[in-house]
Amino acid sequence: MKHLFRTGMLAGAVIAALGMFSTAAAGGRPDLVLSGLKAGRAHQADELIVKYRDGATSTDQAAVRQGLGARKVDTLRPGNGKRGEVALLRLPAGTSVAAAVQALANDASVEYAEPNWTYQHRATSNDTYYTNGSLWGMYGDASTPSNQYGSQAAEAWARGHTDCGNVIVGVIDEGIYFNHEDLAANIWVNPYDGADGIDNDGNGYVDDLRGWDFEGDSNNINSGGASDDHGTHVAGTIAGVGGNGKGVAGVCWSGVKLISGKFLGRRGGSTANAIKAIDYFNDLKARHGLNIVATNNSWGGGGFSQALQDAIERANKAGILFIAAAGNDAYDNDTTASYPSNYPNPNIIAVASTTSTGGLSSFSQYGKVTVDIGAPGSGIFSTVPKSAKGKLISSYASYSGTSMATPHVTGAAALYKSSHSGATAADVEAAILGAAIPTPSLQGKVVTDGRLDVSGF
Ligand SMILES: [Ca+2]
Ligand SMILES: [Ca+2]
Ligand SMILES: [Ca+2]
Repeated sequence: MKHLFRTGMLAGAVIAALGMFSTAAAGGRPDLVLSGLKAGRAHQADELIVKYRDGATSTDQAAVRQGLGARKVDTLRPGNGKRGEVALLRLPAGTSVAAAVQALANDASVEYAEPNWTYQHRATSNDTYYTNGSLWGMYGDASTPSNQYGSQAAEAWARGHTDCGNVIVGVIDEGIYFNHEDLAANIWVNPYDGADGIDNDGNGYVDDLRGWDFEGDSNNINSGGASDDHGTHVAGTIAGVGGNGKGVAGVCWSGVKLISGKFLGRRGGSTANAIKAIDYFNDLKARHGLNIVATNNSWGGGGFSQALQDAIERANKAGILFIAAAGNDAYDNDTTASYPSNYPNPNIIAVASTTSTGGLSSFSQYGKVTVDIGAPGSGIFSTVPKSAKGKLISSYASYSGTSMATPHVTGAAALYKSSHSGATAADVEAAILGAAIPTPSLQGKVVTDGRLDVSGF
């Protein structure tokens, strides 16, 4: 269309071209993208995510690349002849991402173009000496020991509900030390793709035995060794093995299976790999009928991404909750958007962090409209790998962050789903938010004005 416009055409055709042109300009939110770049949000300096408009031909795509002098480095979501492809492009030296976004804002072949944002995990401390030795986040007011500000999981356990029978949870984070003594029994092992060097289930990932490392493009979900501590810590709060006389207990003691979508590495994670991880779970659920209820997303940063929002929407359509940390910079997410927790998708539950004395954690972000609920996040004890004499061993540590609050809610989703097998994602979310206990420190700070209570699950 651009080519015809440049070389001249009949008046009627010009009008038709302009009509399409204005439609084409409506995709994405270049204003939000550019404001994020202007604010200095971290991103890959030479990469651009492009969603081609539905119907864009390979010639159109090549013209877009040529116009920028860019080359394609990855396909994030293939086109299918009708639906436009989402691609990762590498820009030539000297071309800024902002300039490229601007250049494509009115390109008829492009629905949107945006940066490949960089994310960091949301723990405020990995100080292993800062431990309080208590699992207060799991306590209830009627448990021993008790803490009325815990998630009340111990009360559900006391009623005999410790097993989350066959519910599956995706952990989009660092990897998981899957041999940990208090996790190994609750890590998924892929029955559809054994270790034979062949992608037996045809999902594009060879021998994805326990998930996939999207950062390292490998089936080893513990490729970070002891530096997969954050992902391992999150995993233990959802599904630490309970009742085995050691370590911790997750909200779900047994039955539950965790699948790793590792995308955070030493340099953080990227939008491109977050999208791949989300779609990996969407596909697993569709391909094999897995009972995936939620993904845990204890990470954030960067600016607005239509591509990421679209991937979360595909999870919504797949019936997978996207449970997300509100962030650790103590601001109001209603006035300063925090991603991904601020996206408007109905399957997102945004989680703030609370303390063992019922306060909003000093670091926790909040938002009367954009953050849903509080959950224990200060001084949370869970599983971590530890390096000892060149080997990894099982260990435990106390971390704080909305990263630690989020897996309490994800565990709650699994616990609820396991006793309400017919519940839709919306039902699970409504149960979690509906059970929130009104809490003075959260009044006007989160949608529910309250904190997590799974005693009735
Ligand atoms: Ca295989
Ligand atoms: Ca596979
Ligand atoms: Ca244990």
